[in-house]
Amino acid sequence: MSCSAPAYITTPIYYVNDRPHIGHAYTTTLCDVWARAMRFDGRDVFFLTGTDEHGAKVEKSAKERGITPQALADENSAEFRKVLTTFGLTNNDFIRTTEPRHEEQVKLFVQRLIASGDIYLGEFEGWYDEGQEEYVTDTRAKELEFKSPISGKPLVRAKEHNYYFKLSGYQAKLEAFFAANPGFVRPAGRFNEVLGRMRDGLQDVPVTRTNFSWGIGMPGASEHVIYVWIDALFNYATALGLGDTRGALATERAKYWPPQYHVIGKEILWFHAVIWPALLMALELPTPKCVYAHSFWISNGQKMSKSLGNFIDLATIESYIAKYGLDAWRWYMITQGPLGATDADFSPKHFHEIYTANLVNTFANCASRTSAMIEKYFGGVMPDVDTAEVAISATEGAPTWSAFTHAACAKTLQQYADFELAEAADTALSIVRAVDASINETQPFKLAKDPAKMAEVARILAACAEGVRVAAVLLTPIMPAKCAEVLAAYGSSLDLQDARTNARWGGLKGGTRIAKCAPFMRVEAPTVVASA
Ligand code: ME8
Repeated sequence: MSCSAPAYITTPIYYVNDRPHIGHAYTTTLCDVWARAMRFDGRDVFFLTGTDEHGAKVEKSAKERGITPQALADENSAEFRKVLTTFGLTNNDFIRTTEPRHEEQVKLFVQRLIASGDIYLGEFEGWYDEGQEEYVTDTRAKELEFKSPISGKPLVRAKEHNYYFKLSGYQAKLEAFFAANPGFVRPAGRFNEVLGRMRDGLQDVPVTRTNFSWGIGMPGASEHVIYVWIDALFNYATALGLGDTRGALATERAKYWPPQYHVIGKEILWFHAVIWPALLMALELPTPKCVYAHSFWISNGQKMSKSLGNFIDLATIESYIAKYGLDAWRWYMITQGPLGATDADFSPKHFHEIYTANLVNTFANCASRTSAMIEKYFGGVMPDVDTAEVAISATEGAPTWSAFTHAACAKTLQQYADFELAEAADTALSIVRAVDASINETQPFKLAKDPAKMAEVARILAACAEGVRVAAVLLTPIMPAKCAEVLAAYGSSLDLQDARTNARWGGLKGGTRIAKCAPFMRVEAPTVVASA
């Protein structure tokens, strides 16, 4: 059953000292598909993304280029924003951590935490990962052999007079929360990693820095700036205006809290799964329902890294979109991406194979051969036959088309809702496969040679056309433009807030004009470049 309950989904906010690449495009596309699917199922969705603009790294990069950190942030934040337009992503807001609305609310949140005694001034010495701007515990430092797990550079011994968040005070509360919410971190393997690390015991975390100035000033202690991670995490709440309880935003948008999904990459799980819920507990705000930490895209079998220079950057992505189309890109991201606990390899050959197998040979071929036969045998007009009770195949016990597609629709929407996006794609595509199987089994092109069998041909093709239409309805969140193209050719339109009615069997009425369509065309295979 659909419901109109508000739903909130977020991407990480991306660092402006980097240019957009496949990783950013991937996470944002995942959220976009979920947001579209849930809106299509009648939910009131708020989808947030944005940029993370403070911190020592931004200060340093700006200095190297001889510009101000704000100028660097403006330039790169605009790049990230451009991506959203190029990719047709449907975020409801774009938050920047240098915006006054964010800065003001972060200060208010921090003041509340000082007042509650959760933030205090203290001294700290420990192992520090400079690249990640993160302290690691002594136990963890030993495990890591005193090297950063990300950059491989040695950890350094650092000492600071800082403000701290009393994370240690939340060990028991977090443990109870995790035990009561086994779905809080997904996939499950990632949750186990968090629980394992929790056993080391939680240390208090610094919330301010004094060794650089590009950040939000600590209220009442201007020599301190708020640590970039604390600043960044708050974006999820400041975008809804939750920090300023008197603000207009807070009243309008507060209904979206708590988030249904914080979608992130696996490398930033600790902040989201442990520090963030503890901060929210301290503020007495409800905790997010799920932190979904996907794995990484790697490139031709190798980790993508700045030093190797093998990131799939925006220009490369655009070349794929130019060749295969945006919806094919989205299909590949959703069905082949690293949503589970293992990394996914991006390769031009694999992209091409998936495009050809799923989109050209399955989806497009089915839409095209069905429309071509309706054109040939019925002058491009949908035959007027009720096919609801027709079985999808002659196999004993095969369901009727209406029962089969009804179940597929419910399952697809549930899978979208549960963030099982590749599974949702597969369930929707199973309708196309059933149409294909039915054509192969009944061979309407042979039956049509006998005028006495035209009623049967009409029944077969009417069911096929309706099957194509229902599949296109359910695939809309993943491939909005191509599905709209198929639906238009099949004389149908969509109510984008009512997937279930749209997907109901029998929507395509007899007499509707059906035009020939071929949503995905065969393209030339990429030339394989032998690696040196
Ligand atoms: O970490 N494969 O920002 P960031 C898949 N500002 N996804 C990838 C990826 C890859 N190879 N590389 C990056 C930050 N990502 C902080 C976040 S949130 C309060 C602050 C995606 O610009 C993935 O979602 O480094 C990852 O978590 C994010 O980009 C990191 O983006």
